[in-house]
Amino acid sequence: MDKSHLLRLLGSASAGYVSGADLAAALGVSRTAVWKQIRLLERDGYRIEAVPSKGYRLTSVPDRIDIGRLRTGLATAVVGREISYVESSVSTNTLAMGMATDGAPDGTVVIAETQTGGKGRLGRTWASPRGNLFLSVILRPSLPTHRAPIITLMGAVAVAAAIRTYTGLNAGIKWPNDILIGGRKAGGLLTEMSAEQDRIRHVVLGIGVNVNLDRAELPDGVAETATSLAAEQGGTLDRTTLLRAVLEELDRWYACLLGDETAVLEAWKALNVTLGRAIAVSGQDGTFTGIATDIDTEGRLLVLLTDGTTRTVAAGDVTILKR
Ligand code: BT5
Repeated sequence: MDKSHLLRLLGSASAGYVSGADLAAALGVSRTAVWKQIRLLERDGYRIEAVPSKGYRLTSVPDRIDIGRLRTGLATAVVGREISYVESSVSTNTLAMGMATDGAPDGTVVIAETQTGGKGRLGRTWASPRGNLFLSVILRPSLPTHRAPIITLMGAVAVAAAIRTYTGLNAGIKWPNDILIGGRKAGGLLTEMSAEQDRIRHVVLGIGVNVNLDRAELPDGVAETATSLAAEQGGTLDRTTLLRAVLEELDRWYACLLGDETAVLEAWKALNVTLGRAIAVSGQDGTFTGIATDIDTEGRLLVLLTDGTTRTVAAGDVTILKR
């Protein structure tokens, strides 16, 4: 049965309700087949009221990313040359890693409306309700493995820049992978890599941005530290346009990374909210405090300790301490 035909029938019903029998007759299928299709539409985010004596009524349509519109006028050379769009994924990063292993080209983008097992770093979860952005980009840069962290910095620059251009909001980057607005987390990046000897085979750059998120949809303990673009700006944002801006910024900064990566580091410094601040760093070997002074060419954070020495941090969680 054609889903779009059923949707047209439901959408054009002026009285609101259409009986299952009428739908079955119009579509030339059984009432059970209609019911099954209705369930599938609901799974896709359509809200359909079913009243036994009246029939079905379409009450709301999902806010979808419009891939056709995204592709039209997408001004990129590499990122988004191939776009794969799924309704739901366990994790777009996991999906993209599989596609990369199977040979998907540089710049392939994987987008999902929702994730059932969205991943953060170190086994943490990324809450992924509908209405937000979840994407992963497969990149095949010719870089030695130890330079991989700079890809996360590049991604953060692109996302912060896209949010700024699209909304005018003051999006900043907290080392290494958080996108913050007004001190709260509006997005995060997760880079996963496959390497051979000391060269990168491929990298998957995963990006989550809270766009039209209602903080009440987040688990306890996360809602307090999170925000969304809609919460900061008011109204509902057009995710397709924002996504296009993200892909265009990624394309631009990826090209920059392959050419003159000092420009990426400079852009990161201009957008970051970590340097110059008193911070606490927690990592594998406990927590320590200091002043974040700089990042090095490998994307590692330099932290000045009270004894005057500098510690170089390759991985960890940073908390900005209030003055
Ligand atoms: C991150 O990890 O911030 C990386 C997030 C990457 C998500 C994208 S979505 C597309 C792609 N596919 C995936 O499966 N992942 C990527 P981390 O720094 O470890 O932060 C995780 C922590 O952020 C959690 O432990 C929560 O405290 C918090 N958190 C979870 N969901 C959140 C949300 N939607 N908004 C703000 N904070 C959240």
